[in-house]
Amino acid sequence: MELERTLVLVKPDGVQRGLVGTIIGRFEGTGMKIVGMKLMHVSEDLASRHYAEHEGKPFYDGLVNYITSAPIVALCLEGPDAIAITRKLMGATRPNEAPPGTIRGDFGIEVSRNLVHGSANKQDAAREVGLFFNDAELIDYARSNDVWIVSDEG
Ligand code: IDP
Ligand code: MG
Repeated sequence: MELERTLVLVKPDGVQRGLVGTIIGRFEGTGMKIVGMKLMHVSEDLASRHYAEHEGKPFYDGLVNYITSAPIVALCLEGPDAIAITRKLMGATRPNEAPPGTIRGDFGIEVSRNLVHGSANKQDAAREVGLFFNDAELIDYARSNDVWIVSDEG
């Protein structure tokens, strides 16, 4: 498994509903390392760059309104296979299709309030981490228990 970094957003509904700690805890619990984290407002400009692939779709305006409506928490998570592991913990885009045990399955009802974002692939992850964090905001550090999370024995 390759070491990856991915962008996670606790969307405005997650912050407003007091689920920041719970949601971050799901990711933290796997052993993925938090290398960047901040509470912030997403500007219209940042929203349109982040969601460029969805421009023109019927839900696009609502999506930009949603993500810019109140603060979010942005995280950069690092670990082997971090992109796929993050997506697995989030569950399907539509909460009614996300299994119990996933963030969207446990805490969501509808797609336009689905609580969390996670980059879809390596290319998106690199682009999205760069949109939300500058180099100085991404911290390289070791944890004394890293060896108990990922073995160097393969
Ligand atoms: P993802 O967040 O699981 O990667 P995408 O298809 O990339 O899902 O869609 C981005 C976001 O756009 C979703 O998380 C959701 O907030 C919103 N969205 C997607 N499809 C719809 C829809 O049909 N109605 C309303 N919002 C949608
Ligand atoms: Mg997506």
